[in-house]
Amino acid sequence: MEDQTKTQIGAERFFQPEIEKIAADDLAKLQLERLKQTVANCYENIPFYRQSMDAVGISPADITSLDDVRNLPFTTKQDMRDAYPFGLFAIDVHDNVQRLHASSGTTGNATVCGYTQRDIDNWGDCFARGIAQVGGGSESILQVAYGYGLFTGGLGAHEGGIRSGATILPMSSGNTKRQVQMMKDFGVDILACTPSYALLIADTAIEMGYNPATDFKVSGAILGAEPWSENMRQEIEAKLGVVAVDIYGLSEVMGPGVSCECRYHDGLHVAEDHFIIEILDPDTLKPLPDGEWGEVVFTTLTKECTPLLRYRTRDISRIIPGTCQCGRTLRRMDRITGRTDDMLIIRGVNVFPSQIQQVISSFDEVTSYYQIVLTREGQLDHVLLKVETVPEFDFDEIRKIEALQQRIVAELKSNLQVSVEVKVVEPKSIERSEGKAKRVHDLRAI
Ligand code: DLL
Repeated sequence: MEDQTKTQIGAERFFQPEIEKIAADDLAKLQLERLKQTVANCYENIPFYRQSMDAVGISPADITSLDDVRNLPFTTKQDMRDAYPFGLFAIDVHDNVQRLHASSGTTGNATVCGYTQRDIDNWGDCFARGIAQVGGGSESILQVAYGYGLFTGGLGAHEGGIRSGATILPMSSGNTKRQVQMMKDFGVDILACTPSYALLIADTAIEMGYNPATDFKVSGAILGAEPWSENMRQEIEAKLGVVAVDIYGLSEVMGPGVSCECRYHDGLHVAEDHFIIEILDPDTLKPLPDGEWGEVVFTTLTKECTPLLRYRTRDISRIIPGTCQCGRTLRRMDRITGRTDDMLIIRGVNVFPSQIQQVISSFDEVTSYYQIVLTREGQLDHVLLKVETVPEFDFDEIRKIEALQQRIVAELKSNLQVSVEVKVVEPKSIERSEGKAKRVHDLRAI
């Protein structure tokens, strides 16, 4: 029988109640003051912003109300790539920059962000709100099973643990049986990792003969970095005996903690003291009213090293109108339903079809026609990659086909860290297109 005491909802916990329950007027005042500082910082210290603001004829003095954010120029991922490595830093990398993070280089350069100590502390505060949102705090043992490194998941959760005063178990990802054993032996109460990894940890624990819902102390999970469904949440909650909340963020804007659900599971509270969120029509770039789905755009309000004006995330969400039962006044965004570009997120790993294409192109036996079919097996994503052989390839020899398939699988795994099923198909069997080719067939229903 499931241990009811673990997941029973007690009194709501806050990490920074003065901010999380701030009155709308006070928040607007705080945001405006910080917006002015941020715009001045960008204009004075980052030539890219001085040029782009001059080009649209706006100066820091023109920011007199929050609505003026709409007159600021946008920033795109490409702008960040073009500025590689430190072109968007407001301070010299040799000065107060404590740490660098970078997101995966795909077709171009990686995007690089710097963090001052204050940037890191603010980030930790944002994640620590998530820890409180699942009932954790200074008495908690926090198992961080997001990857540590340039990816912001591991160290972002780690900073959250530091700010909330928790005891941190810095596992990083992988070594799943050991994760399970330590979770049990150390009495971990809060788990932070991707949702697909949380499910694997739960299934591994069950295979090892445990029932984590009753045998383990774990009671809260802070899961994000990839889209996940309500079904998956329910499965994780039941198997681990936890309250599982969704945390969102992106390396360019900060990392995990830009927004995070509370345990009422009705949207992700945006850290509006650190970010202004806009939802825009991705085609016209005009603002959409609350409740309507569009592209999420963020302006940072406190970042010292890599402030960003109107960063276009390409993620699709909406503002949930109304107030939340938890008492937080910070507005909520909905789960991310997709992206305006073609980036795939396969079990937490970001992959572009172009990267897959690049790997295939190193094999002489196959053509450049390929198809990616995404389906869902249970709660996990399954990727089938169909590649076509060149006409010279001896398609009648089954052993040769199997060997080729295995080599492509291994190459994809070592280059992109994704597990993909590969099916080699006969010449001309993949659909040709006269317009834009549809390479990705997403049959998942999220
Ligand atoms: O994934 C930061 C992060 C780490 C968030 C740990 C949450 C937990 P990136 O690797 O730069 O950063 O990938 C950012 O991942 O634009 C979304 O498309 C997607 N993403 C992140 N969180 C969620 C989520 C980290 N909760 C990109 N739901 C973003 C859906 C998410 N998609």
